[in-house]
Amino acid sequence: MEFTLIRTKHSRVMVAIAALGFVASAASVEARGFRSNMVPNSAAVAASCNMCHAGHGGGTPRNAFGLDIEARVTANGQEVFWGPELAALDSDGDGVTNGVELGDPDGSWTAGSDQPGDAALITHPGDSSSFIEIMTAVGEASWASVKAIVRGQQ
Ligand SMILES: [Ca+2]
Repeated sequence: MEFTLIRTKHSRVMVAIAALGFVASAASVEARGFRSNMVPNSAAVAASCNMCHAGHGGGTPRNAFGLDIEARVTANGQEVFWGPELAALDSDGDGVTNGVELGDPDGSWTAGSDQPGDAALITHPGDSSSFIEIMTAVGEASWASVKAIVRGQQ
């Protein structure tokens, strides 16, 4: 009789622990998912958690951009982290600042306001393979024309 009582209590405790674990896990994912709304043009970059996590959702290792955000917030904190400092960083090391990649070069965007920049030019600040190629090279024929003009040959 007493053994049954203990077993029943034990089962209830286990169910309660499992339920708490599930709630804590869901709360944790939910709590951090709101951060995507605190970054400009997040919807144009990646699905929800993949802006900061390595492509497989919350709970997976953070990408370089996610690590830079993690350094600016508490575990489940509501701190505003987007601003000039984070915008000026190049988290993924692709040569383009986070601000340029997210359409807000100076980091002046605030959560809830209209999305800045051109959505077609938004790239992922945590993925160095995500960037817009900007043509900077001048073809040989063009250089020849420029040189000829400078030299007064045309
Ligand atoms: Ca970058």
